[in-house]
Amino acid sequence: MYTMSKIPTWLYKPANLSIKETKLIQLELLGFLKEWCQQNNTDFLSLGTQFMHINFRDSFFETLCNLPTLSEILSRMQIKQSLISVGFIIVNENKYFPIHIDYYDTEFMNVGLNIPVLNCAGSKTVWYDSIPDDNDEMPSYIGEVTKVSAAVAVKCIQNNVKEIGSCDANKSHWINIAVPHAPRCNHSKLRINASLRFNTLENNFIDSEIFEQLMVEKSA
Ligand SMILES: O=C(O)CCC(=O)C(=O)O
Ligand SMILES: [Fe+2]
Repeated sequence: MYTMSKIPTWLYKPANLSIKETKLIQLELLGFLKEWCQQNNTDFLSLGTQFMHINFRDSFFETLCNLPTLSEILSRMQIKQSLISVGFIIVNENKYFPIHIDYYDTEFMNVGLNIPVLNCAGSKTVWYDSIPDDNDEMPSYIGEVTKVSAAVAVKCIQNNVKEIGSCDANKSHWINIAVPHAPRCNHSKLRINASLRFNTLENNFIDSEIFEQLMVEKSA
C-alpha cells in the first residue's frame, strides 16, 4: 500500500496569515496565557518551557480553539477539526530549549503551525544536522505544567552540529518538527512562540494541493 510520508521534505514554509491576523492571534494567545496564569496563581516565568494544551484531555483546549481570530483562520485553512494541541514554547536566557525533535507520536503530523506570541523579533527557529541523543535527557524545566502534558521532545546532540536552515520566528511558519531544531534568540528577554499541532485523521495534508492553496503564503 502506498502511504504518503508524514514528514515534510522541507524545513519550513511561510503560513498563509496576514500580519494583521498574526497580531490579533498574538493578542488572543497572550490574553489566554495571562488568564491561565491568573487562575492558576502563577506567572509566565514559572510555566514549563514547553507548555501544552491537548485536545480531549484539557478543558483549556476548548478556549484556545474558540479564540476568534485563531478559530477563523483555522476554519479558513480547513484544519480546525484536526487541531490536536496548542503548545507554547517559552524561553529566556535561563530557560534554554536544547536542539530536539518532537517526533513522539505517529498520530500527529510532523509539522507545527508556529505563531509568534511575545518578543519573537530577533529570534529564529534553526535546524541542525544533528541526531537524537539516547543518553541525554531534557532539562527538567522543559516539562509540563498542565496535568495532561504528553509531549516530550527528544533531545539531540548539541555539540559540533551544523546549522542547515532557519526561519524568522517573528513570522508565522509551518515548521518541520521531525528534523532537529531549536529556538535561537539574539536577546535575553522572555520569548514565547506558539506551536499548533494537527492529527492525521483528515489526510496527510502537507502533501496536498490544498496545503499549498490554503495554508501556505503565496510568494509575491
Ligand atoms: O520556538 C521556536 O522557535 C521553535 C519551537 C519548537 O521547538 C517547536 O515549535 O517545535
Ligand atoms: Fe520543537
